[in-house]
Amino acid sequence: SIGAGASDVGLSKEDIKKAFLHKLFYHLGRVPALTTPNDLYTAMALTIRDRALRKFVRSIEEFTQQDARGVAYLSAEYLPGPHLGNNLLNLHIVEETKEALAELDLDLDEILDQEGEPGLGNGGLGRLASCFMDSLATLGIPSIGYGIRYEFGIFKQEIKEGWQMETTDKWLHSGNPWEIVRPEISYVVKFGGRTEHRTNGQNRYEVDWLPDSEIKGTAYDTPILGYQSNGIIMRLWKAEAVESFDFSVYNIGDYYRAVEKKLRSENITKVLYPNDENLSGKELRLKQQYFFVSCSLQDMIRLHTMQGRKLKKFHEKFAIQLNDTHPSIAVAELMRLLVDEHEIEWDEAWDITRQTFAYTNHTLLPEALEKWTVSLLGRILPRHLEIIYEINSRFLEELRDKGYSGDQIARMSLIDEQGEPSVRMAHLATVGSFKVNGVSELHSRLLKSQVLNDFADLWPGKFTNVTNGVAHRRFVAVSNPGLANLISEKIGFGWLTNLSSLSELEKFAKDEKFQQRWRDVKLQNKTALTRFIEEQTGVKVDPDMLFDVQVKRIHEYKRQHLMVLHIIDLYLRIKDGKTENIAPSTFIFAGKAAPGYFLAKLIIRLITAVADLVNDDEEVNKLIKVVFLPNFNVKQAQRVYPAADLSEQISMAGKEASGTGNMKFALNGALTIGTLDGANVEIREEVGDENFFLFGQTTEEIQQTRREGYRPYQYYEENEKIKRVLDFLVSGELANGDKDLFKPLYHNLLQQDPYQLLKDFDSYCAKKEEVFKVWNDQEEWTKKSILNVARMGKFSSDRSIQDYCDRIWQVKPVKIQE
Ligand code: 26Q
Repeated sequence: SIGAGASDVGLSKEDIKKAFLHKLFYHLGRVPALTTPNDLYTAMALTIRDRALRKFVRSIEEFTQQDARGVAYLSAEYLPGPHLGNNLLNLHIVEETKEALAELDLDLDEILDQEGEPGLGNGGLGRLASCFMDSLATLGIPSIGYGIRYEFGIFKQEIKEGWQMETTDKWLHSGNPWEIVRPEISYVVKFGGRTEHRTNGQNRYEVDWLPDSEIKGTAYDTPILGYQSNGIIMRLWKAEAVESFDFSVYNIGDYYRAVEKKLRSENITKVLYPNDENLSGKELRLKQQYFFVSCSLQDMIRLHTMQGRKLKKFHEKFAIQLNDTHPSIAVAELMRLLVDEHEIEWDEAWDITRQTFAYTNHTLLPEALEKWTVSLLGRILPRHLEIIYEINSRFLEELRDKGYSGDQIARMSLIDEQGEPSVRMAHLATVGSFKVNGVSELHSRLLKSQVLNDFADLWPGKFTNVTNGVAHRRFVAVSNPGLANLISEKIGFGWLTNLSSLSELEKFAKDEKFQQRWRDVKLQNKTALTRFIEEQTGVKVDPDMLFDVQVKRIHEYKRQHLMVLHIIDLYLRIKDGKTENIAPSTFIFAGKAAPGYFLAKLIIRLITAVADLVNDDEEVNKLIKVVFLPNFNVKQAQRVYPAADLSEQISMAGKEASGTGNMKFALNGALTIGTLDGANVEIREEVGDENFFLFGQTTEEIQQTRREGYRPYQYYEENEKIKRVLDFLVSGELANGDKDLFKPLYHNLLQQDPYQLLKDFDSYCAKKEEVFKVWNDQEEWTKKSILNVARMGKFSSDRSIQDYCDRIWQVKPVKIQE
């Protein structure tokens, strides 16, 4: 072992206090009396980072010594959330840190509150990647997460006059104490130009890629701690100009051109594309994807060969997981590196490649399946296009040999020839991988029967399911300490590393004293959220009301507007004086809309319009309130889940691949109202159908409805309630008399209703009646809540990662003896 010993990074109260003061003084040049809140936070973060780094360095030593097989997780997005609280839990020093700070008259909670977060992702997929980092570290899996260090993450959302406004997320503006730049770990990535083909002296066919630009990627490492165990790193690449473009090599006259070039290079990692589930086909996005993939593969090859290993054994040392198709150009890039740069023959390179990659699909939505036009791909990555064509021609040849029809071959081709020719990235990823998985049982089944049906028939053994999970330490232990303490008091701490042991709570489900404490914790969390809501929106809500919550990206398929239609129905009922059976409720929404997604933005406008109407009406606001919390992110999520009574998971069946918010809510004791979509199906299976508010059509029924010809207008005509609610949208009673504002939504629902809201409306409303009834019986509600938590053990990302290890990666943990 080199350098620092454990003694430099002690974990006692005294050690932490000393290190903290040291950081404050020598790193920030401050004395305690003259500090800003950000100084205090930074000093504490640096103190903890040292301790995290030690874990990480020990892990690397052990991984190397044991020459262990490892995993590289490739993801264009990560949403780690605030690091400090999570790291304190993982190091088991929450109390010590609190006390150390208290002795300096400082408050840990205030310091925790200072931390912003890296918004390097859109939503579910990015957050899943970060949950996986947490579990990989905890389980001690030799692993690394590769990604992009966007300078601007997902935009910050503000609400102005009811509309979403976007501002840039300057997450680096007061520094990032968690990362370490590694100037010595950098690679050159080429773009554009052309290729030259020739046969060399030894009769080997060779290809040269003569790019027209080069960009350097530099590694920025963030240590990710596991719970009382190892650490791994998340390695993010930042784009910079290569040295050869430095102004020093240019004459004076070219100085500005050189600087310009540098600026243009840095563009690549400037900003995250804020579209989820909808691709934009933009050149810069393709460059981002290739940039981080190329840096990551070069880095892995360096790590592999550095230890004297043969490149031909690459797949024995590494499994590479593709987080959706975003990094799937890696299939062509690894081929290029092996064949062109390391002179391995095509067939052998292809074997290596296909034994290296595994691909996770996260969506069935046709508009979200990535395609790049042949013309764009050929312009930016000319060599990769050739390689893709070569892979394709060999693959299609195989199909022909097997007797596939022309139609089938056209469907399975990596190139979509209908319209402008384009590369189907899901096909490239599928052909280039040894395993393909969906993210819930239902989604994996639909993946095999719909989007990748032909491939599943060809290679049935390649397809599998790994149901998502969440980092329960972050989303329960850190963010809901009240509940965590209550649980630990009853069943011990085992649940922190083995979530299934939550089942030991079952026996307390009917215990009245326990129920009361369970409710006390929830009320406390709701009171805290109430304060936050007032700060953020000015709306006063009552923590005794039922908190009915839908937080997630805004999308038509997720059907936030279905919840709104029901709220309008309640409003009209209250105005009619028919208030019986309505449990006093606060409806809470949060979520970002893609900036170019008009209907999603209009849904936000609708929510704020209904909120204004309801909250200002004395007759109504005693019974219901509506809140839209701006700028939903991980930090805010950690305040919201612990305070929810009811979790809305109401997407049209067959559209939500898994959902992970559904798991976070249920683990915090919320009951779910939901459709048979994504992981809801499995949650219901686990918690029991009597503890889950199910409504709506199944996937099969929806297809049936569509086959029979769905006519939403019929529902409008035949259903009094639907007519009244929809007409209300365009009545002018919302948004100060503006009758036109919501017409696009109104027409969308009446003419197409692509997500069949109207068809599910009655069953949703009926289920809400049942929710109100159960809510009025608090003992019954609490029992269900306890049983929900007790039976959610399956949904830890520890279990997901264990599944990936056993069934896909074939990797084993490396445990570290300190
Ligand atoms: C693609 C190309 C160009 C620009 C952007 C994108 C892009 C970016 C992000 C496409 C999709 C995403 C994000 C998708 C996502 O978050 N999917 C969600 O993944 C979760 C984790 O598996 C699931 O739980 C959700 O059901 C799924 O919607």
